[in-house]
Amino acid sequence: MTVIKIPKSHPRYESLILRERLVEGVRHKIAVMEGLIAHGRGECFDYLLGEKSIEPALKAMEAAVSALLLAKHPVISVNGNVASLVPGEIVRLSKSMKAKLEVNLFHRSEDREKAIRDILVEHGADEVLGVGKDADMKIPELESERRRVSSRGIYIADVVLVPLEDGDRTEALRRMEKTVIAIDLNPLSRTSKYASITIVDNIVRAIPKMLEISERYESVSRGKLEEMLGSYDNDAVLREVIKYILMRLEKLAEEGIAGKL
Ligand code: PTJ
Repeated sequence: MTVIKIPKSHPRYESLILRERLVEGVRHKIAVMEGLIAHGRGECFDYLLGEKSIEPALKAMEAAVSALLLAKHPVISVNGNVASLVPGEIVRLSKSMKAKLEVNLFHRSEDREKAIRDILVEHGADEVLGVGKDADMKIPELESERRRVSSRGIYIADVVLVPLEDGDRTEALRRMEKTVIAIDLNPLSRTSKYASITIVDNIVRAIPKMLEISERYESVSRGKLEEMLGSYDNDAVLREVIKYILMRLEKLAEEGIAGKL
């Protein structure tokens, strides 16, 4: 998908490639301009984490995989940023979790719904919900376009994965007594605070790691998964993330960060 050539030797190669994927996403009407702003915000928090998956995020991922595997109707919600950054990985995760994929957009338009469905299908999705008339139900007490959901998907889901969300829907889905799993680099966002399980990590690292965990959990019994999920404490995990950032910054402040040539 990338159009400009970024030299592999560039010290920020990975990060620049992600930007290009999003810009391409905007060009193909998959992502919106606002998605670029959201990505920049994410990049900032990723610097604070040291651009790696930290222990509390891994703990949250394990709980998330357990919840998805135990769910009756698991659904993965896909927006423009998700479809631009990890189209293949999100399809693979949906297959390994037996979860449905549903397009759900804040800046909803029929063109974008179809463009996102098409890219998911291109990457192997058998079915994509939430496109056009399929978004036939509304989430109560929600004003944004995100309220439109499928009666075969998010509306009846017991567990919903909402990567890169924008807050109010997470609360509305929790009010509907659903388990909400968020992937959000900002541990202070409303989504992070109100989700049942918050994975504070970059989606490009989190989804492949969740796939690895799901392979490991193939032979784990339902009872064990229930036990792991039952002992999960999201507030404790969020506090651990904040402590990690604090300690990391303190260490950097002590040791200094000026580059040495
Ligand atoms: O495609 P649409 O129309 O549904 O719109 C999607 C966006 C992302 C524009 C919309 O949901 C939005 O405005 O989101 P927010 O409110 O900016 O929230 C996005 C959250 O995701 C922020 O807390 C970011 O820090 C976080 N974020 C950004 N990039 C990543 C990320 N989290 C994980 N991985 C990332 N790569």
